[in-house]
Amino acid sequence: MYYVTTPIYYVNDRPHIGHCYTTLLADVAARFARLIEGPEASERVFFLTGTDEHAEKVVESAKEHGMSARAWADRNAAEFRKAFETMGFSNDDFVRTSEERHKSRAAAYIQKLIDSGDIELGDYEGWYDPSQEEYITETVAKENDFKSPVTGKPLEKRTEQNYFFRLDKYGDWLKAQIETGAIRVLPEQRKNEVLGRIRQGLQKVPVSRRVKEGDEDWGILMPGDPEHRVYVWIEALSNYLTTVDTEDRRRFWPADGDATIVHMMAKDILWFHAVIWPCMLHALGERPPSAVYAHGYWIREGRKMSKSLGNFIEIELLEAYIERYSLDGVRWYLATQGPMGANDADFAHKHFVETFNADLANGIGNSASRVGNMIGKYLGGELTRTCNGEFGLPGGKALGIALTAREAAGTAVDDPERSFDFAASASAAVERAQSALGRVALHEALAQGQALVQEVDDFISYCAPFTLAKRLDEFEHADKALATILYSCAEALRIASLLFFPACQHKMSEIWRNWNCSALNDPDDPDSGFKAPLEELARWGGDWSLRAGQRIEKGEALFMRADVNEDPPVAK
Ligand code: ME8
Repeated sequence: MYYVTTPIYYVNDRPHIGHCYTTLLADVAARFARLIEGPEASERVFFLTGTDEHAEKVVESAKEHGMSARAWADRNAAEFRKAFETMGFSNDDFVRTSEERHKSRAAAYIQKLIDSGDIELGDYEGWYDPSQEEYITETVAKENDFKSPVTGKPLEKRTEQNYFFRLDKYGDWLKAQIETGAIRVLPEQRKNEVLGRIRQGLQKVPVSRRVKEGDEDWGILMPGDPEHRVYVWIEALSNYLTTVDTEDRRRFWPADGDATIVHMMAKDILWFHAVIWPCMLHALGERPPSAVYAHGYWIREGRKMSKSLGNFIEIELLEAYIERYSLDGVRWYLATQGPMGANDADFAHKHFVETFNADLANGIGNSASRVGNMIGKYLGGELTRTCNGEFGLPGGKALGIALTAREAAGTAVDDPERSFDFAASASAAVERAQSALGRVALHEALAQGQALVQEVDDFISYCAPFTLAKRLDEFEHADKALATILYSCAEALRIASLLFFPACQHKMSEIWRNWNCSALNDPDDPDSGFKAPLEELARWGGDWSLRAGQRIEKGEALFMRADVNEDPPVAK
């Protein structure tokens, strides 16, 4: 089982690049996992995103807009759904914390923690960050001059009678879980930060707020105490479990056994996910997540994005990029150039265009159209041979004949001994992509398809099929050699396209339609399932390989080369 989640986003805000980015990463992970599983995917992979609705700042921004919290949340949750459709996300569910299915189960978890003594009543005084809706420690408050470390807004000293979660009981357990890798905190640098803070000791955390007049019906009341409301963070975290805590989905969060549970987010909310949530789960008698992945931040043209600078990349700007460069182009740029590691990443237009051209237009796009063109021109659009039997590569006869043709044309290569072994490269690429997914290293997984494309390009330059094509009459079996070489190129690109698919589902489906590949149930619907697991689909010379007699249509250019000098798109 593979279960991947994103943060659930506050509905006081409109969707922007940050929300789209984390959800894209989860989408790429889910699509990889489904590809690996094949026909069993819908049974074995689950991808969840959604919205976090009971925050005080949602109530406040609703008031500012003269709307009820419910109406405001409805409206913005719909914006998130729409944005995620625009981005081509394949989430299996979209949870809203205002839904009854979430509220009732979250309340039941709280009740259970009260019963077990893990939640208790007490007094609390501390520094509260209203802009982030969280208390922060005295040390952090001091370090930041009593301003929010995230937004820079002033902190408030608050005293409250509160319910507390006994986080302090679980420090040793948690430390051992993280140190042994039972819970992987990723990337590595984040793990050290988290462990460092855990070693300083864990304190009880407040998990309730006093109900204010007028907001009684927004949020979840503390079971048995209608004067208190469950602190929004505590119920929000539980969405990951409430949504799958049903008979038909419980397999994604089993007591133990085979399930990889991955939480994706940015570094701002790592503490909640790597510390508070695993301890809550442990106190509830549930297993903790397998991995908590906290990426960095997108910044824009070298500057932090903020409300006050008004420079957020909102969904409308992404739409303008999609319109000009295609959805897959935008997905590829974000997924491969984003702040996947510990560092922030800059969304800079020039960099976008460079990446788009290098990886897509001049990369897989060009390679696929070159190979398609040659098959059209030299083989009448039909693969006439495979590379089995007499003409096996590497170092096979076909390559030898091509090199002889180059020699005759006076363009001989320097290293005639160089060998190409696509079968081996393809299976290594697939293996590396699978292992990268296991480490949540999605950019590394995506790089594997690119490496194969590069190898095809190198191979074409090396054996120069266009030269051979001009000298078919001069050498025995030259026509067969040409067909074999082109077959190898196409087959390697077919396998590369599988590895591009999790980020570029539409364009890869387009290749498969043009090339008459049938690995998808429905090539017109990139969300339809695969007919076999990746390992079989990607096997060189396997059941899903290109065959002799298969028609290869050239199709249109997958990615139009972008003009570096054109002005950046603007949001409508
Ligand atoms: O924190 N770069 O919701 P939120 C990259 N409701 N990612 C960014 C980003 C940026 N500049 N800005 C935001 C909450 N994000 C809580 C979560 S979960 C139980 C509750 C992304 O709407 C990133 O994923 O403030 C970050 O963690 C998240 O949006 C915060 O979303």
